[in-house]
Amino acid sequence: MPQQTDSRHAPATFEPLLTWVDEIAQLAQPDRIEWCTGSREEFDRLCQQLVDAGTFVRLNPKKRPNSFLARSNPDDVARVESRTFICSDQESEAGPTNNWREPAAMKAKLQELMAGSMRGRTMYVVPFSMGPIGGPISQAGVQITDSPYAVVNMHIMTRVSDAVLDLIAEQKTFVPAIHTVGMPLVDEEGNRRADVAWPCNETKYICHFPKTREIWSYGSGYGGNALLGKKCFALRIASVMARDEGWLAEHMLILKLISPQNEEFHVAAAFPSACGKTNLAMLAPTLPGWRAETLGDDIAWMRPGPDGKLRAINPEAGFFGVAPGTGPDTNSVATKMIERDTIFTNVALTPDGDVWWEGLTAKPPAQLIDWRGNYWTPESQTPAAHPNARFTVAAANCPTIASDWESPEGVAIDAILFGGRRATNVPLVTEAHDWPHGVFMGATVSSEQTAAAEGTVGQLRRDPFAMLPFCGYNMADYWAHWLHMGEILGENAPKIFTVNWFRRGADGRFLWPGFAENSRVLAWIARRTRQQDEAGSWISPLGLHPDVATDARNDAGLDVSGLELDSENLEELFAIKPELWHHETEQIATYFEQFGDKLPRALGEQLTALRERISGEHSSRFGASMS
Ligand code: GTP
Ligand code: SPV
Ligand code: MN
Repeated sequence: MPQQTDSRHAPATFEPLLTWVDEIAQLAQPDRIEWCTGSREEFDRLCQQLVDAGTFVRLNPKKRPNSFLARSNPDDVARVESRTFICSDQESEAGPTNNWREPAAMKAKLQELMAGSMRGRTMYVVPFSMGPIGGPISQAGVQITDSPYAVVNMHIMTRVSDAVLDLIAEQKTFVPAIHTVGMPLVDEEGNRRADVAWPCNETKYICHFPKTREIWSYGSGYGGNALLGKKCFALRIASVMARDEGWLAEHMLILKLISPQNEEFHVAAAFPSACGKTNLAMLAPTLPGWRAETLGDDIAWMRPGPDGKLRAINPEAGFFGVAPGTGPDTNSVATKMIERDTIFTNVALTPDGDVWWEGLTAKPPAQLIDWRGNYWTPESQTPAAHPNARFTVAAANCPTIASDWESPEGVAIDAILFGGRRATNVPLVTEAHDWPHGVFMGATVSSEQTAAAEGTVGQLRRDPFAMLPFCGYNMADYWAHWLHMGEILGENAPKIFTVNWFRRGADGRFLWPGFAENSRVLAWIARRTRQQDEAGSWISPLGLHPDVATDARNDAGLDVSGLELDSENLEELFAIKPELWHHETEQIATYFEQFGDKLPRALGEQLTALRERISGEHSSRFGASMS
């Protein structure tokens, strides 16, 4: 049975937690309070409740056992960056790339909005841990929410447990995270209205208070707006904690790569939203003898370990992955992973109670119910699944999950990758000369926008470290923190690379086959992390690139044997056009200007050095060296 308690009968003992729950309950005025325990019984009961309420469709148990489909309100389908705020005391602490609000004024506004916002609903109190409960890199949080959809997703994405309450009592600290969909069922006069399948509010606020490490989210039920352990806590708040405490909270996948000689390499990679982290995290290498295992697909918390190496954990417990484009040919591991025990949001429903989305099969089913709940056929002019449709599934369900993925101490990172979606200019892979050069590469990543947030899909924007929407403080200070971490790590610092799977030819098609074939690039990177000399590589103004080996004999370079890429294609993949790069450096200079004197001097120096290397190339033609 649910624990129908008020906070006086709460299972928690930490007074500030009880006071906070009381305060929010008095403000939001829910009908009842339920303290969540994270049990299987709780999960099943809430899923059934969501089915009864019409939020969930239970999928055909023969086709997708223990799985559900939710369709959101069509206006609540992605993160809302324009409604995401960093409420630091000073605007300069949030910096030019964040939306800032004065904390007291924002708090007052939120209190006004949240007054009575849970009337007629249950207020769930969800204790959760980011990272293994009690681990040295882990952190505890409590989410208050009036969305049972958020609760069951939190069950999968984080470690929800009443054991966290004991930990909070012991550690005397937690991150308070308040969430409401902002749609009370009872008005001020006491009139009750019927609920809808996806309650939300037109008005949305996703607010972060770095000083008090609080999160307040109003009006949305979707993804990172509502599952507050993810972007709000594990990135925006945690990036501030990390700065203060000497670690890193990053928008990165974590992958274990195992060579034919059984050497293990760990790679952390930052790509912007919907730019291939889940795909790379679940890589099925095509290179003979190489294997890959998954540790995380979205967030990495990293700190120098007792051995001086940078140790990473995945603070999450599940994957909230993009469904469209996920299929047997692009991500066979994920396709297998979501065969059962999965919550799907905004995908299409088949007549036999299964799900479908663009990219799952080459040929769409003859008829579907689309993500809006409308009848759909292949002749329809709109996609069957929303481009940001997602699956929620436990990491334990991943066929390639690494046996040590829950190791509280984390794994030692050998290489850090930065990447984005760049149709032009950016080569397939580049190694940085050293840590400050790598930080410069991360700081200047740009990428074509995707459907993961509101905005114009395809529009190029700077997305430094893939953290543009997720950094809880001034981006220039964040770069300074990265430079500082490099000094602390010294000789133990991982090597840094940029990759770009998305370069296109003049005819518009991708020049690189991508997906599983990215293992070829990773194999070169892995070898580079143990290599002292530069055999198998060539240097451009941008950094170090692999020689391209069209036969497998040259095993120091990039093995492209069997790919059937002609030499023109390969050359284009690595082409660096001095005039275009001259233009890029101009844009970087303009971009850096907005940070004023907060811009770390080392990054200005990197830009100057890059400009000099580029202009040195103006006279000589540059191309990939083929072997
Ligand atoms: P978030 O969960 O939003 O942080 O995204 P993500 O970085 O995990 O993105 P994901 O792996 O889900 O990739 C999203 C899209 O990128 C899908 O449409 C994929 O098909 C596409 N994609 C991934 N890897 C590659 C690749 O190597 N080449 C090409 N061309 N597309 C890719
Ligand atoms: C992203 O947008 O980077 C995501 C999805 O991983 S969400 O959790 O909605 O932020
Ligand atoms: Mn993400």
